[in-house]
Amino acid sequence: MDARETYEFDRQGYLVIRTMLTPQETAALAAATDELEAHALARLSLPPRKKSLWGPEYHANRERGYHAWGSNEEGKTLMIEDFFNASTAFDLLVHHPRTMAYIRAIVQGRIRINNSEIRIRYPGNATGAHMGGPIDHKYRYGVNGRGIDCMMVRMVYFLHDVSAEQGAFCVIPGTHKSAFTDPAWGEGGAPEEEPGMIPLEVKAGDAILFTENLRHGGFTNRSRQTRKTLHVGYGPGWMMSQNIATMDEPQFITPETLARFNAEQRALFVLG
Ligand SMILES: O=C(O)CCC(=O)C(=O)O
Repeated sequence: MDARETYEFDRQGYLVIRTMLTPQETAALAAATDELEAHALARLSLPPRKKSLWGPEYHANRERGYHAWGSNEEGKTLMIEDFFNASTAFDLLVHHPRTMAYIRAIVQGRIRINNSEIRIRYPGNATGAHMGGPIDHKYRYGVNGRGIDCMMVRMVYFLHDVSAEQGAFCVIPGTHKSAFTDPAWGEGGAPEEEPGMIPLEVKAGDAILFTENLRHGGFTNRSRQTRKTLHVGYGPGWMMSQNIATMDEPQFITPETLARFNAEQRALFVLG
C-alpha cells in the first residue's frame, strides 16, 4: 500500500484495487462459485440447521463445511459462508500476497480472517446501507502513532464486471470518521437514494478494500445479470467470526481445511 493509497484509504475509508486477481484466478474462482451456488440452492431448506444470533436460519452443510441462507428468487440474495471449507479452488485467497500487503498496512499486530462469504445477488436485489458514524469497537476505524489501526476490514473480490445498474457495491466516502449517525439508519430505503452514496463500478478481477466503519451497501441490481462476489474479512487476532451464521463464535474452519493449508495460511485462522 503506497503513500497515495494510505492517504486515500484514510480520507475515504475504501480503495478500489484494479486487477487484484489474474484472469486465470478470476475464472477459477468464478467456476468454483457457480458450482457451489448450485450445490447450496439444492439444499437450502434441508437439515441440519444453524440459527444465527442475527436471526436467519442457515443450512449447515456437513459434507462441504459451509453455511447457506437466502434464495434465488427475484430481489433475493444467496449467502454462502465459510466457503474456504467447500473447495480447494478458494485456497488462493488465503494469505494472498497482494491482499496481505494491504491488510498489514491497516490492521496492527496479529491478523486473523474473521469472515468468508459468497454473496450472490439476483436481479432486483439491493443490499441495504449500513454502518458509518460512531459504532461498536469491533468495526471501529482508528489511527494511532503507528499508523492506521482498523478493527474489521473487508476485501471484496469481483468475478465479473459490475456497473451501477448491475448492483454496484456502494459507499458514502468519509463516513468512517463521521461524528453523527446517518439519519437514514434503520429506515430501509434503497441505498442509491441516500445522500452522498456513490456506486463503485468495477471490472472482473478488481477488488474493493474498506473499513467496516464506513457506510456501505449495494445498489439495486437493475440488470438481468446475477452479481457474484467473494468477501473476506480481516481483523485483530482476538476477533471471533463475523460471519452471520457463526457470529462471535470461533471461525468455522474444518480440520480437513486446516490440514491442507501451509503454516502462514493456518495462522490466519488461529485465535491469538
Ligand atoms: O456487496 C454488497 O452488496 C454489500 C456488501 C456488504 O455489505 C459487505 O460486504 O459488508
